[in-house]
Amino acid sequence: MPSSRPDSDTGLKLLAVGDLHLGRRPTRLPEDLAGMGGDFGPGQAWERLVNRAIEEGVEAVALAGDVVDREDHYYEAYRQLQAGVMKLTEAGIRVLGVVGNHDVAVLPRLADQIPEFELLGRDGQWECSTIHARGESVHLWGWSFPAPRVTDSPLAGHVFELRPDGPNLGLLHCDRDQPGSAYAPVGSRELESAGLDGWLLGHIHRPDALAAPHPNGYLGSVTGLHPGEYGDRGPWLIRVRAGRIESMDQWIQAPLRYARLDLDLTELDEPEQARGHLLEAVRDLDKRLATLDTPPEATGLRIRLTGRCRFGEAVLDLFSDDDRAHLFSSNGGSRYFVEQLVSATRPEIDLEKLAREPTPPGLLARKLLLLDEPDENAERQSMIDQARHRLREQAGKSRWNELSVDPPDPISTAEYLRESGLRLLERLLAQRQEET
Ligand SMILES: [Mn+2]
Repeated sequence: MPSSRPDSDTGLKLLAVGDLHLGRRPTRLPEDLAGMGGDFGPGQAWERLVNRAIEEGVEAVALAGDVVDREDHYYEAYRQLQAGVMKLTEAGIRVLGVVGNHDVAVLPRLADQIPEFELLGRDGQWECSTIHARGESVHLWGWSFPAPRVTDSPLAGHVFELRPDGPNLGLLHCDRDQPGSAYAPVGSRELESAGLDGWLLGHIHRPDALAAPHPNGYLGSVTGLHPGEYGDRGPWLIRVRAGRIESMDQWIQAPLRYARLDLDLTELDEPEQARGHLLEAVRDLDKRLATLDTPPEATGLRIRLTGRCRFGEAVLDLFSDDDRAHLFSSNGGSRYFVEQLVSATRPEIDLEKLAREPTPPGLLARKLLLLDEPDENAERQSMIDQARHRLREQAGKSRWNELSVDPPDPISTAEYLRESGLRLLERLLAQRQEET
């Protein structure tokens, strides 16, 4: 007779959690939303995660650093972290974590106050802890930031004495493939050649596509902290069976979601029609999000008007007059608001034709067309890399320190270039018209 116990109840389950940033407030929330029940931020994401970890019966929760946003959020973070850790450990779930660059001062002190929290790799010394359950083992190798700035690779000169019987996993907050970074720079090759079965990384908030049997990459932020952190967010469930990693799945359950919505205006006869298009697009998105295990309570939309259209500005004005804080509520109670509206409509000019001109607008048109090439295009890649380098230089200036922004990623850099490029092109063409 087959066992009545579903397959999913066997094996060892580990929940891997990326950058949580307890204490941070998500940005660009409408005021009336900010006053509704939860905080739509890391605290609420942590609560959801704790409850579901208990329901699912995981054996351990592993945090990859930047658990707490900042030193001055000590009391709020303490209250939230302690409540969650107590709930988990009382349910027999272990909680382990490493220190990131944001919580280098505060997390070790919190760990001293909450003995149930198992801090791994204190003072930059690699440490291994084994999780045993249901006849399976996972060996978790952790390293914690010893100082706010670490310019050497934590892997340099270290040899891991791998344990037999079960996967060996690294838990590390680091800056991958950014030589010269002050946040524990590590090369992909170093990670791969360390001999571990996988790496659960913190620091970069965009999650990698992690998968069994050899996950290696960023877990990402647990919930969107600002509109740049759009798309799927949440912790990852790792299932170990027969001594190997059998599966790794993201629990997409952030209370707040930032989404990007492209609205093509090409077929528009008059600006008012755009409202119907928008509602339809939001309904489609809502249908998709309703299929998640735990849909978001609120979704902030960055709406980008696209297509070839002469109504770009008119639609922008029209939408700006609408109630952006409360655009749409689904039957399930999910709320949608407009976080930002941008127009990236192409002027009704032929970029391809313009690109053949040996003039400044022609040169700019060529660069804009380059953005439409596939990501692998080498010329496009080098343009994006150059822009990212410039943006990083700006972001690195001391006057932005307090914002603790993450470096611009290739996707947002491409959008930034497209928007500013189109605006410049419109201006150049207008000038040319004045001159003639
Ligand atoms: Mn972080």
